[in-house]
Amino acid sequence: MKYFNEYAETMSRDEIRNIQSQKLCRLVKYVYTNVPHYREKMQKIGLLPGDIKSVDDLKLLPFTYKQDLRDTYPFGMFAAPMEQIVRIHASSGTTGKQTVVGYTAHDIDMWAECLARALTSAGVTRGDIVQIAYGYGLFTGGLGIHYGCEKIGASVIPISGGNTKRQIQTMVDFGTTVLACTPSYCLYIAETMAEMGIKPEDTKLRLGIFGAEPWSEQMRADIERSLGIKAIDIYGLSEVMGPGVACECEAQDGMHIQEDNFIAEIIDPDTGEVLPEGSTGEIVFTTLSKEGLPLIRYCTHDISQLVTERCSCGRTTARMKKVTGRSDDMLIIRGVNVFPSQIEGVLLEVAGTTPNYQIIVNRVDNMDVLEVQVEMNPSIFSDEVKEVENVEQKIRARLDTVLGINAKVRMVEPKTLVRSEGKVKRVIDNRRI
Ligand code: DLL
Repeated sequence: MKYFNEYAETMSRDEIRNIQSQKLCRLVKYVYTNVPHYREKMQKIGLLPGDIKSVDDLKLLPFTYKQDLRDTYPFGMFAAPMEQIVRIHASSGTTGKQTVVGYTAHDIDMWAECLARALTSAGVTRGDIVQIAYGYGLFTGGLGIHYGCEKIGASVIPISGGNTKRQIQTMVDFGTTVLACTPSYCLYIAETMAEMGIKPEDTKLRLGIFGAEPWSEQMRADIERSLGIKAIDIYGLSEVMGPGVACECEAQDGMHIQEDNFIAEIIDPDTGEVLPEGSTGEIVFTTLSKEGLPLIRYCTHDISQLVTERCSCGRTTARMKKVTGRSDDMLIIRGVNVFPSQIEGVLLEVAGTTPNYQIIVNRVDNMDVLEVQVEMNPSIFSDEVKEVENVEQKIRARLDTVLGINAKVRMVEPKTLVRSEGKVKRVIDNRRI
């Protein structure tokens, strides 16, 4: 099947614009009525829902940031009553609190529809066996892709992440044809396969759906070569929906955005100015169909580009280019979003440390390794080694709880980390992605 929803995927640009305008007007009324946060923000700048008449007026609306979700934690920006919320997901926030997302039954259907379209465009069919090695749980990766595959009618193996040898055994025994996971995990799987003496020909794998972290064309070439598969890029973020906000088709030339459900803009991250088509800048999304947590002009901090010319696959929807970076300091380590401020928060909690620390990220055997070096304070320095190890252990355990990933922690002698005369460089990211 070429399209999952031919009409929605091949509308003329005028039709897309009309649908977006209609839905935007409805959305603004909806959030003004149901979300005090939006109402207050609009009232502050003297904007009434009736002032928004088409997509041209989008620029009048204020931006929404992760901080807004944090200020209204956990459910303050939900527009539907809790009786209508059927699912809750969450992702990490800049400090402490997570960002919480709620879905109504209609939102879950829309998400599945977006993914069914996206996966079909990538070449997934009902004949496929899809092994989903994204995490299931509060992270949107696993369940998001799961519902999309089921909607297409493909057979899903909801194996979730980890236990790499079992992943490979399952792939061989069950005849998996499509693998969905982060691109770095896929490379790790490929490497482990080679170690186990299993060749790509011993599997039926032909396609991979990779996302949740930045990856380069070089990494795509490595994956495609080492596993003999086609590697497709899929993008999304929990706040806006989860995976499937945009996804490459078989042409692998930009990720199609489901524009009847989302409006994308590219802005200058410093000034907020909307940039003309083709410019590189921060991508901003407005959700047009969501009921649970509708978002107006949500700033993603992801750097990309937009093009609207018709794709060689026949789809007319706008495409976003591969994400090339972030406009903030968020790191993605083994698929988990990590803000340096979260690490700093943990260090400040634990006695025996100083505020001098450094975060080092390496990629060893295709796996991200996070190391935190922190200067001990002089009182600990003169104590026994055991005491120092105790503090390291405490920090490690706390980081594990707060970030959900394990880190190497190394206490170093006072005054050994490089001091800076200007802005301190806390993060050294040695990964060549
Ligand atoms: O990572 C959703 C997802 C799951 C997407 C599975 C694709 C596949 P969050 O945990 O909220 O949601 O993280 C969102 O991850 O703002 C980007 O910085 C980054 N990201 C997601 N997909 C890509 C991609 C999921 N294809 C954050 N390329 C986003 C580059 C990506 N970065």
